[in-house]
Amino acid sequence: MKKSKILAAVASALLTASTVPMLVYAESDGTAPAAGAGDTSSTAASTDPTTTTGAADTTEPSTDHSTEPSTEPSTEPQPVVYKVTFLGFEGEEIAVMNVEEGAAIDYSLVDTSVLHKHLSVDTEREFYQWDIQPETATADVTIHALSQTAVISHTGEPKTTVYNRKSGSVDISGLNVFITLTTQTPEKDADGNYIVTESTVEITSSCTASPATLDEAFKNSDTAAITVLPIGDTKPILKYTIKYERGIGDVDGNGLVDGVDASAILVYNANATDESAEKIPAAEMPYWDVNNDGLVDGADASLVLKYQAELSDNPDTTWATILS
Ligand SMILES: [Ca+2]
Ligand SMILES: [Ca+2]
Repeated sequence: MKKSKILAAVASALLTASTVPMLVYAESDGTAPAAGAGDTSSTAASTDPTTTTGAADTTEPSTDHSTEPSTEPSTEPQPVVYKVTFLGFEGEEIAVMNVEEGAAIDYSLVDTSVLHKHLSVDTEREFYQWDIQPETATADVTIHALSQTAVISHTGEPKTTVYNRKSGSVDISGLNVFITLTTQTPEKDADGNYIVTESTVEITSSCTASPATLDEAFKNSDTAAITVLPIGDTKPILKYTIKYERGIGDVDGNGLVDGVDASAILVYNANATDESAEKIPAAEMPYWDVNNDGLVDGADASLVLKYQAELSDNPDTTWATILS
């Protein structure tokens, strides 16, 4: 656009310049009869020797002169400028370019990010491609943006909502998350609508729980609200609540089943014969007597250590598998 304006200005300047000699010539030509032949011949000779042949002839060069310079600029190729219009998904104009004939259309100048929209919490739409993409302008042209729409959906629920521990990760297994992509193609159906292709991909492994760890989730409370989101996104897929319940083997009730609990069991067992030693309250016994045989002894301590070791290898480890 700027270029064509500049060229127009240059052409105008050339036309103005061409009229100057013509006017000068006309003036001298007009004054010729009054001022005398000498005057005329001197002016004419300096421009065109043929004008000396007679007064009638002097009009010829003057018309020649007036047409010659004025045709010069028009013989230079005037750039043909075409209008390239870019439309959004609803036919709204998002960009217009004036492109000279044969010049490359610079698609990078069109800001397609304006087309990106969250249509709902689960649905996002963005620019995918242009319906046509001519490299150069050969005529006025309208180019349509084609969309890609992503819908996130899920099946199932996280199966673990009660934890006996405050360590490890929040487990979202049981939940399956999918993303369905609907992409417009440049081809149209009988009704004039763009034909779409659809594909569904499971993205569960690209989803994360927030908070992601149990120690963070249960830091201040034994219940916690968990949000599942695609990694790097902020739009929740699902929200649910998890709960901490003190589990067997956790004799000190700190949410961990570890060597500290095993030691406490062994110390208690060592002092079991001491009549003055403090007895475990009945309500506490399930946490100490891990194998539920009525005794708090080395067998329970061993099971605590076994559970701790198994859990570090496999976060899905449960007491049921240890005790079976
Ligand atoms: Ca513990
Ligand atoms: Ca026991």
